[in-house]
Amino acid sequence: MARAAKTPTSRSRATAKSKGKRALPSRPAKPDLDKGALLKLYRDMSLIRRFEEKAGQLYGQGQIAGFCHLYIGQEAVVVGMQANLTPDDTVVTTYRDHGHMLACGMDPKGVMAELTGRRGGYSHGKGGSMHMFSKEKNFYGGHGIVGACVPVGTGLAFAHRYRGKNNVSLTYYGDGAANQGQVFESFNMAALWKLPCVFIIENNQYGMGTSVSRASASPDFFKRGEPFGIPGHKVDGMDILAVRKAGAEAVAHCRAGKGPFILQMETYRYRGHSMSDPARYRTREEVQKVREERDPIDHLSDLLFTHNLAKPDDLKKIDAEVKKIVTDAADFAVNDAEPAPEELYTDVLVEA
Ligand SMILES: Cc1ncc(C[n+]2csc(CCOP(=O)(O)OP(=O)(O)O)c2C)c(N)n1
Ligand SMILES: [Mg+2]
Repeated sequence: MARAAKTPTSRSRATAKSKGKRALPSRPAKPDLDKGALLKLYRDMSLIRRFEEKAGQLYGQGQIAGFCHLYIGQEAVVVGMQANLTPDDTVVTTYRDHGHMLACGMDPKGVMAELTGRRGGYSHGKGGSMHMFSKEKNFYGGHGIVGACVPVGTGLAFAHRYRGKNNVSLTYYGDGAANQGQVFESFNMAALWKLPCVFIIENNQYGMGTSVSRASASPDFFKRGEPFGIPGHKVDGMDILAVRKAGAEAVAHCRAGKGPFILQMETYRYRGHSMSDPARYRTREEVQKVREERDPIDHLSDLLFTHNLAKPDDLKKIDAEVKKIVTDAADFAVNDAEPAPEELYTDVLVEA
């Protein structure tokens, strides 16, 4: 699939006009989803955005320590992909994982409390931002080693196939991780055994401070399965409907027993790589331009307004609901008890 052209919207047209930029000409196509489904996508993206903003604030206040990688700007990727899953499908990702956990339906209180290192956190306060899991929600982490989640996701796909289930493994990783050797080993096995694995490259244009053009011999990550016969598409990862559609196709391919699929999501990270990032590798203007012209949440709300599928009050109601969820999560996360010292060695090693 060629990358979808950015569709103009009422708000972007209005914004463009007010800022003296070129107004875009045509009307975007009407979404083929009902209002309820579209509002759910808006809600789920907004929840991730507000959660991450709050996590950034708590970090600034010293409530969160250690590594913390925010997902702001990339929300359409995980929300659009998750819209195609059933509860028994599995998900694995990198350390930039809070959005994936929320999109899997994990409790925002448990995620935030893990960030603040409290007992009520998903790893009882001992894992932190990069190390959370939920067996109930089929979320397998949260991995700090770049590229390491890819063989894990391939293994989860193997488990689905081995158990004779019709489930898929969504395996998310970054543009930097895409150059790791274990990714290609995973492609080989996934193709050989026709494993139901969707490899999702979140190309947010940078691996820490290194741009794709400085690190990758080719930016066409979606073609990297070609030697193994794995099909791939490049998708506008800032357009949630394009993500959802491409995800539906990839997931259907896997469920039909045709083997793995690669999706390259063109997206952008608004914040620094982690909380300590000197940000000398890109300009403020570059970030600002993406925020103004390609923001995934604005893109969806513009579509909703353009086609009279929602009124500003509908979105305000959702915004208020999301704000309350995030405020409650933060309150819980700063007031819950820390783990007891005698907990230090529990749940660290599982004897199987
Ligand atoms: C094997 C390994 N090498 C290096 C690192 C240090 N490191 C952490 S994140 C990162 C950049 C990865 O970028 P990308 O895959 O594009 O993911 P993004 O952070 O953009 O989501 C690096 C090099 C690491 N954690 N693991
Ligand atoms: Mg990256």
